[in-house]
Amino acid sequence: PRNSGTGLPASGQPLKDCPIPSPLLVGPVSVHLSSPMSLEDIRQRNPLVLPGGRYRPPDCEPRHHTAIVVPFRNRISHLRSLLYHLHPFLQRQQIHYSIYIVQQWGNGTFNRAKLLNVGVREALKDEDWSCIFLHDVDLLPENDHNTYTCHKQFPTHLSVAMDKFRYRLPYPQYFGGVSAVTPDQYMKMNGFPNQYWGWGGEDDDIAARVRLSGMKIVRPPVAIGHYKMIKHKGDKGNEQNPHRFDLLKKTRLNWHSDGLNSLTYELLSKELEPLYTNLTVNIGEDP
Ligand code: UDH
Ligand code: NGS
Repeated sequence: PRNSGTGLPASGQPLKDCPIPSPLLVGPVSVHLSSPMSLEDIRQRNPLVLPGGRYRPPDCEPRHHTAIVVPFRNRISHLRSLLYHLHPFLQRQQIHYSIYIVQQWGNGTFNRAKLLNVGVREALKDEDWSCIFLHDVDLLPENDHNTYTCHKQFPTHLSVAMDKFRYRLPYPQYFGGVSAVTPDQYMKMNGFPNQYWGWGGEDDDIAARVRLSGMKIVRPPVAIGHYKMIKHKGDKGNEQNPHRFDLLKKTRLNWHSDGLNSLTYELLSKELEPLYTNLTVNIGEDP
């Protein structure tokens, strides 16, 4: 156990760096999609997770500090499955992490990329995260060798082999599902677009920003980047965005002016729930 305050374990000796790879990894895991457990049961299975969904390995000094940002509205059963699965998964990787749920307030059209921008900005107010994960609520990683850490130079796309795409990329530029950036990479690409209201295209815009800002996308091997998607119907309030193709034509012109530097929102609440930090945010409406 740690002495709170000193950052040292009770012995008084500094902790040794966590070993690479983590000895706790198990490789491929089978993912349960049947009725998810209650939040209380999940909490009891994860006694070392602190309020806000925070965790540090107790026996070694973590080399990675990762915030997981999840855009969210009205998917509570998916959230329970994700938390049930992700907490033990991340603990086996021996990283320091925290899970942020960014909940869009109201019934207006959903805006995934803008919620991700909010999540990044709010998470960085808490800690100097070395890595930020952008994580759909309905995707469960199936192999813990898929580490939730960042590449030093380039943004990472993690969900390269989803069951619904028969475990391969649907198209070479695909950047949806689960991806990761360092704060520097995020700044370099001026964050994500704020103008994509409704379903589709925002992930393609983000991929285009990576290239336009002089970076490229890195990916884990297909054998490791396996994900199961929880099956569901389209959401009310997230209908296909009819403007997405027009917007995508203008990414080259717009990425400098629309993004992190034009982000406005109202944070309505921030609650440290037992298994996650719950941010409720008014991001405005589709103009
Ligand atoms: N999300 C919510 N609530 C919503 C909409 C989206 O939480 O009402 C979040 C959630 O994290 C989800 C992500 O945004 O995983 C992306 O949502 P999406 O609907 O764009 O993508 P997903 O892969 O579904 O979940 C694809 C469409 C499925 C309907 C098939 C009909 N074409
Ligand atoms: C593309 C969308 C992406 C989307 C991907 C996979 O066509 O936003 O399909 O969609 N791009 C545009 O619409 C421009 S999925 O099969 O998951 O529904 O992520």
